[in-house]
Amino acid sequence: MISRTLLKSALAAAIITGAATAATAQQTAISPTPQRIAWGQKAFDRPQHISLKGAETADADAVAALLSQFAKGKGVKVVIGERGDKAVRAVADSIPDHPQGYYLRVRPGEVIIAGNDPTGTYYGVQTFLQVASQPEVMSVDVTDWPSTPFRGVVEGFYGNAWSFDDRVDQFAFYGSNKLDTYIYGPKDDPYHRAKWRELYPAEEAARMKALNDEARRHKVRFVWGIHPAGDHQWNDADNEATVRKFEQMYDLGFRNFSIFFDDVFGKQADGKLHAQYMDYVKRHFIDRHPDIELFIMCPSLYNKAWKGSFQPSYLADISVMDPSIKVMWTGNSVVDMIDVADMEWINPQIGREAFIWLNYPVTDYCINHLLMGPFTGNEPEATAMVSGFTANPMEYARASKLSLFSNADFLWNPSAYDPQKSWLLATGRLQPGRADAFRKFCLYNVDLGQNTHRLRRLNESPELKALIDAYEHPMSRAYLPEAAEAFAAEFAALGAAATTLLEAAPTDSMLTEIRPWIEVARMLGRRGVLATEMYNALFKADSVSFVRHYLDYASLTDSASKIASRDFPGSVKVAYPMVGSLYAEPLLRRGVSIMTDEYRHRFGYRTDVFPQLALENGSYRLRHDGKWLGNPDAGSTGGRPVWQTAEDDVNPDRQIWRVTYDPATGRYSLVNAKDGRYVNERGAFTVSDTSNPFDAEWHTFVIERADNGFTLRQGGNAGKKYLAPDSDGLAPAEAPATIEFIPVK
Ligand code: 14T
Repeated sequence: MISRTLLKSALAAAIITGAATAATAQQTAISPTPQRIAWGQKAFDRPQHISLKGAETADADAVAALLSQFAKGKGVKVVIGERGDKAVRAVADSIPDHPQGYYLRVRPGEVIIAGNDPTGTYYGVQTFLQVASQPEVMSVDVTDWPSTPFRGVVEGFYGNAWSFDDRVDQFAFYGSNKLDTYIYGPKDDPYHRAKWRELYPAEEAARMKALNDEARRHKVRFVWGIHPAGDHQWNDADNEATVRKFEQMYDLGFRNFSIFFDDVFGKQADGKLHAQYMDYVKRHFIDRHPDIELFIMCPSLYNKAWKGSFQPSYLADISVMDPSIKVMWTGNSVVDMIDVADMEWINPQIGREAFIWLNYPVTDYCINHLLMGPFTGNEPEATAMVSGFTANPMEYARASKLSLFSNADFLWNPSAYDPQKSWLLATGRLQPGRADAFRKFCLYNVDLGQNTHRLRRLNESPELKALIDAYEHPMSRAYLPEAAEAFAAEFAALGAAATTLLEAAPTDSMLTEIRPWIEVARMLGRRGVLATEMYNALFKADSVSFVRHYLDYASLTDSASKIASRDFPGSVKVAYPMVGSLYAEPLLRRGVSIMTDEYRHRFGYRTDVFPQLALENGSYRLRHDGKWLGNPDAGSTGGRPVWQTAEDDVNPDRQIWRVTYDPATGRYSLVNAKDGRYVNERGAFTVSDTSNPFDAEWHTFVIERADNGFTLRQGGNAGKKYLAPDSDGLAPAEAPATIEFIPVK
């Protein structure tokens, strides 16, 4: 007979060794990563039924969450309760003394879930549900609490607001991932911003109430926000209108409030008035309801980069507000990841720890992209210096979960956060059964493209990037069938992944939501395969098959460009999905352009097949008014091309310009043959294509044929002005002017 104590110590030893060995199949990854976890051996098979002890005194939402997964009956015994409850008295010393903390113990025959407070108990249940998601449930000891207060989401984007169903679905997701805060501020809800003074009509009010009730079930604080800053008159009438609106929300059950002053300027962005107004609402509303928890402000000056554009005293002016009011902050700029330096800068100025509004994964400024890459860039140590941390998501609620999952993981236990591991887990949890297909798709939806906020994510499609680095250049010099095969395999894998997701889409709300991107991804995969077929055909001198593949490629490219998202009547914004925009798309555009050039050299121009360029790719001398455009300071930085009377016969390359059409944008670049520098939108030199990914927008031009030459015009975000000759060189101008392009043999 083995004694009970012996058994106990054997189990303790097993737990310790279990913790040290690599995870077995049964040890589920828990997310967010617990502060302390020690695994043991198998405890029991996943039960159908559980018998509950302490349910009468334990948090009701925690009990309900448990019973949503297991029926009550004869089975594994689950003891549940909060600190102070009789049921969990035996483990009182093991409960961590932290807000929202819990202790979870799983042993053969018995589970104990003991919260430090009701939310702690609820979070203990969430961890248990993950532990018990396996056929064989393992013994485990978890001592856990969040490192960061007020973790969650601020629905603060411009565009189509989330639907009722989206939000209900989000709250359940926040509950399982231990996110406890949701700030309501959709710019396009009329009762939030445009008609902020008006009370919600009965029907809308009932829906808001239902949402708040739903949030509470999942221990999510629904912070109801108002955006009065556009036309607040800073008088009593508008102060009272605010309180009246807040009272309506209070009566509906809301206990957390926020006032937004973002994206207003001039006289509306007055720090003193904002502070007085906040204090008024604090005194006349918040203080009258002791059960209100959060009162938050989003200031007009909400990031450091904007400091110079507001009253110099703005931050000092709001710093005198009641110290309990939280102040939001987006960091160094509008779209920025948060680090210690950001917090060290802002906290002293506002006399409190800033409440972070992270503008990621929001895409309202780059609507054609989805942000499905790993959640990276925030410094773990910065989380100790914030009073809260909320992320502004995409208008695509379900797809935003990928980033929010990792955000939750990061905030709960920042020092243990591993972006790659978290991303792998998130993708698996969101698309179980087709995780690999989903991952392949996500990896082609990472970068944001050129955007005003200049955030880039260059870790897109790493498998393809590796092939580009290894093969693209060698392929342009010699035929490399093995390289073609490798590219074809990668593109085929993308296509197959997209097909798998499309098949699953009808019964999956997230895949349905982002279906247009998946379709574009499928076409991208197919186009990649066709491009490699063209490559093979070219080198086998099989002109017939080249043209056939080219025509398929061109028609797919055309179809893909027409796929739209949110193109329903009344949509605030319609998007045209871009997938693989960082590496895949440019690779195909470059490759197909080079190959069709090559084809035309070898087999003839085929104007019936290939589109005609205004100007053929090649080297040219540019002439205007009898003068030649030259690069006298070749090799230096800065400066600009200038018109020169004499032909440069010492360094002819200084007057030679390489013209290249970029089929991705429909624009041309103009590069000096001597030093490879680009002409930019102001008619000056830019160093290179790659020095700053944002540059490409500014140094490509629309070139059109005119009488006796061509005109040059800015494109994309650079504007629409012409680049016309002036006395020195080229300069932006309203009117077109003709330049001769003389081909160099
Ligand atoms: F209040 C803020 F903290 C904030 O970030 N406001 C908006 C936000 O609603 C939006 O989703 C986000 C990303 O586009 O950026 C802020 O909106 C801007 C930022 C600008 F730089 C609106 C116009 C701008 F010029």
